[in-house]
Amino acid sequence: MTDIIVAPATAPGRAALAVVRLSGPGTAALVQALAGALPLPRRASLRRLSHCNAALDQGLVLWMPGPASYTGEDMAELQLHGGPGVVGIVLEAAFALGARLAEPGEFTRRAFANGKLDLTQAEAVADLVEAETAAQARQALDQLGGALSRRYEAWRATLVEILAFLEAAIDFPDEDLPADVAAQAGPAIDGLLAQLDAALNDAMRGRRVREGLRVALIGAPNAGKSSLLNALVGRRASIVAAAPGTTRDVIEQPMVLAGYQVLLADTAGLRESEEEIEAEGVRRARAWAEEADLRVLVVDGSADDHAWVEARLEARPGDLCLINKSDLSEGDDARAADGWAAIVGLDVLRSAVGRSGADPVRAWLEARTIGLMAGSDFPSATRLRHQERLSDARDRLMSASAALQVGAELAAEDVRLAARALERVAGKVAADEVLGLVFSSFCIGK
Ligand SMILES: Nc1nc2c(ncn2[C@@H]2O[C@H](COP(=O)(O)OP(=O)(O)O)[C@@H](O)[C@H]2O)c(=O)[nH]1
Ligand SMILES: [Mg+2]
Repeated sequence: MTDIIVAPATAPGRAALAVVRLSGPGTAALVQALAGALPLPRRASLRRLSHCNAALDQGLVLWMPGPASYTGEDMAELQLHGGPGVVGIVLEAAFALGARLAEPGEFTRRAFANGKLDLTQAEAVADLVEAETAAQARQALDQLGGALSRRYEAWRATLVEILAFLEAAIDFPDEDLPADVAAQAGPAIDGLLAQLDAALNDAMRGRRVREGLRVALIGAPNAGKSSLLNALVGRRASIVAAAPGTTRDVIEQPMVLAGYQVLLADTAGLRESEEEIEAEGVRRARAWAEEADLRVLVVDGSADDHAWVEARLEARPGDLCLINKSDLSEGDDARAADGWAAIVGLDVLRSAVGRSGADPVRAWLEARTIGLMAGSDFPSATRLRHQERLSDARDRLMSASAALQVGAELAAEDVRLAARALERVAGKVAADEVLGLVFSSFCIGK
């Protein structure tokens, strides 16, 4: 990599400061051309920047020679005045002096290529930049510190030990009966399998923190789903009307609950419909509800037309059954829904969200969110990519456990593949395709 890359590291627009970063061999000469003699390494130095005898700006210059820099290459950071004009002319000067604009994530990609970060840490950099809540930021920071890589490395080290044992059995077949190999490697494999199973069960937690918990509001038309969404987010995001079938599209609203990112979705009322647009809305509602982490089944407690029974098919144990319109006299549906929810394992709340707001529902959602998101350990996956490799490793290990009965050689191959699946998470040697996926989500300048 011989190019000098340059990019603003701060968001465009007017601000007190803008930071422009440079990386690559040749950065020293470029900085000297712009700002005179190089400042001492890693010491801020106030300089006048100029190019072709034209003044560009006055600001702090930081010189960070490689390999002790973020990318591992020679780097510089220019702290400029934050207007787009200043940033523009400084970039133009850098281009004229041989730099080119960095691609999204290219600084971090160079850091990865130079062994400064592994793949999970590079992902954490992107997550930190994207983090909206404190919980997201905390998780990303732990991941940047290596929390995720360390866990996978520990599992991999166990696999390597098992492999060494199996290979010894292969190399010295006379001294080891297959039964002995099975007796000794078996418990080690099973112990690790139990750990990977637990990790897989817990894998959704990290992804939920990073991506946001998905909560679907479902129910029959006119039950009060849109009223509930509006009460929860504190504004009229969704149309509330007495006419059934008003909401057709899925209306998604991000919000923060108990410090965690949550995506709420108001959906079309679930009923059979001949009308094409409404029927499509119902399909989308079901699909969203199916994928969601939690559902709130809203029932019109004043009704006795059994309209709610269609929607209850989407509900699952652990969801909430909200019996709404408790300001009106109770109909048969309220009692029926209450009895059904108790049997299926849904919590029940009675409320009038259209009249007295959604505080009880909010409190329920907060408690459930904390239950699903909080945990004392770092989660074993924060992206689908990690979860998939974990699942690969588990499958390989299951197969190794079975193969032990047949012979050490077969089992050893499975253990090797399991180790490789785990290695791919930290990805010190990652395929270009994976790298492309990871780094394409970055912003320029990171
Ligand atoms: N009496 C009463 N009416 C409500 C309550 N919540 C919603 N409504 C009314 O029920 C109708 C349907 O509400 P809406 O939120 O659009 O229901 P959706 O079809 O499930 O989205 C509207 O006329 C609301 O004003 C409530 O708690 N009590
Ligand atoms: Mg609605």
